[in-house]
Order: sequence, then C-alpha cells, then structure tokens
Amino acid sequence: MKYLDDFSNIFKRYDLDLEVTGEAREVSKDATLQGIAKFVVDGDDEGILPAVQKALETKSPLDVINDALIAGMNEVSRLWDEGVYFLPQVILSADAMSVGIAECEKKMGKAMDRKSTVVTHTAEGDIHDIGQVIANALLNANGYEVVNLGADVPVEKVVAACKEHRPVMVTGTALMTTTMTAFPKIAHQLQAAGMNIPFICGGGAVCEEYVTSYDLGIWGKECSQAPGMAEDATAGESWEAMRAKWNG
Ligand code: B12
Repeated sequence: MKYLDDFSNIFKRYDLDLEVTGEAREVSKDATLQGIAKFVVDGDDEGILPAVQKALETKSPLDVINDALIAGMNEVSRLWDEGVYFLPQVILSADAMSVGIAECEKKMGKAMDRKSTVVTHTAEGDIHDIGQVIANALLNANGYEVVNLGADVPVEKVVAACKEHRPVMVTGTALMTTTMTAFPKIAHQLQAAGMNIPFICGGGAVCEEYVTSYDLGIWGKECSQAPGMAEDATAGESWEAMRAKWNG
C-alpha cells in the first residue's frame, strides 16, 4: 500500500506547469515594477495583489498599469507568439493582470463629476478583452463614465447601448480577423440612426488602413490614447477631425 501514500502527483496540473518563465525577459529596471510584471508572466493572481498594494504606496496607479501590468502582458504575448506559452498560461496571466488593474482602479477612485459617457465593447465573437479592460481603466481614471458592455457583444447591442446612453464616443476591440468585420456594421448602423459619433477601433486584428475604410472609424493604436480621444470627443470634435488628428 506504500505507493498510495503520496497523492500529490495525481492532483498535479501539468498543463498549468509554469516552469517556462525562465525564458521571460526583464521588462523594467525598477525592481518593484519588474516583480509585478513577473506575477503577470507567472499567472499568479494571488501573489500579485499584495505586490500591487505595496507598489501603490509609492507609485501612481497609472505607472503600475503601464510599466508593470501592461508590460508584463506584452511579454506574455511575446511568449505566446514564440510558442513558449499556450492557452492555459495566457488565461492565468490575463487573470493576474485583471486583479492588478482592479486594485489600481480602486486606488484611483472615481472622480465626483464625470466628464462625459463612453461606451466600450469587445467585438461580437471575440473574448480577447484585455485591451478593452485597460482602456476602461484609463478612461475611468481620467473621469469618464464608462458603459462597459464587456466581450463578445452583438452588433445590435452596441448600437442599442449608444441609443440609450448617448455617449460622446464608442470604442471597440477586436483581436481576430473573423470578428473585426463587426466594426463597419456598427458604424453603418450608427450612421443610419443619425449618430455620427467617433468610433475608436483597436485590437491586434485591425490596422489604420482597415479602420479608416469606413465612416466614423478612428484607429486606436495604443490604449493610452483613449483618454485623449475622449477629451476631443467631449469637446465636440467631429469624427473626421479626430481621424485627421489621431490617424494618418
Ligand atoms: C491573451 C490571448 C488570448 C486569451 C484572451 C484573454 C482575454 N481575456 O483577453 C485567451 C487564452 C482566452 C485566448 C483565446 C483565443 N485566442 Co488568443 N491570443 C491572446 C494573445 C496571446 C494576446 C492578446 C492580448 O491580449 N494582447 C495584449 C493586448 C493589450 O493587446 P490588444 O488588445 O491588441 O491592445 C493593444 C492595441 O490593439 C490597442 N487597443 C486595443 N483595444 C483598444 C481600445 C481603444 C479605445 C484604444 C485607444 C486602443 C486599443 O491598445 C493596446 C496596446 O496599448 C494573442 C497573440 C498576440 N500576440 O497578440 C492571441 C490571439 C489574439 N489569439 C488568437 C486565437 C486564434 C485565439 C482562439 C481562437 C484560440 C483557440 N483555438 O481557442 C481563442 C479565441 C476565442 C474567442 N472566441 O475569442 C489569435 C487570433 C488570430 C487571428 N488573427 O484571427 C492570436 C493573434 C494568436 C495567434 N497568433 O494565432 N487568447
């Protein structure tokens, strides 16, 4: 019966074995930020919380988001591209990053007066919402009311939300070539309903050439652009003026 004494290997999840992190590159010279990035790379959603809380005692939430959480997730994307990481590791990393973002959002708090409303979504059929989550955090931090429709949102639901909330702009994120085609459909339906609002389209699947091929579309290269774009839209800039400013 001796061989039944140790059950540990029965419960071991080999698919979640993260021993590959030796291949991860350093993303920050700052030890605190590098430590947080490593929790993202390791997909450690428990360890990351105290590390982010400690960092927020001395660093701004935006620095932690940009230089540790996003930087760590970029490293995860690279490991995926190079075939080092597979879906289980990437899911764990995305979860860890989200825990960190939520803590930073808590620290940033909500401004008393919201400047204006922005509707955000991730394209129909697409669950890649990391870009949207980051954009939401930055918009919230900068005083905008975010109507977060989440991921895999049907075209009609995006249009209905715009009719209901009358945002100054709407954003979309698409990471797959199969899902980005929802964007021109949304743009056409918004125009048909008389809502000529800027439609910021981001995500790895889209490029400037694609997004500017339909009316309302403005290509969002970096999430960090979201607050500046919202500021322009709140000031009443047309989508054409915003396209000329942010694209091309
Ligand atoms: C993380 C990830 C996942 C995670 C997603 C977790 C989550 N909650 O998002 C999980 C593991 C769940 C996943 C699943 C799948 N994935 Co995946 N995934 C990735 C991966 C590794 C990274 C994507 C990412 O989050 N990058 C980081 C974020 C921050 O980048 P981003 O969204 O592009 O955002 C940047 C800009 O685009 C911009 N931006 C984005 N949104 C916005 C918004 C505004 C307002 C602004 C201003 C800017 C902006 O700002 C950001 C930079 O600052 C990529 C590979 C890669 N290297 O990109 C594959 C990738 C996107 N996945 C892919 C695939 C195929 C899948 C699956 C179908 C796999 C499968 N066989 O099941 C499923 C999808 C299921 C579905 N229906 O959606 C393919 C898509 C191929 C294609 N071109 O169609 C990719 C490209 C991998 C590949 N090379 O094959 N995936």
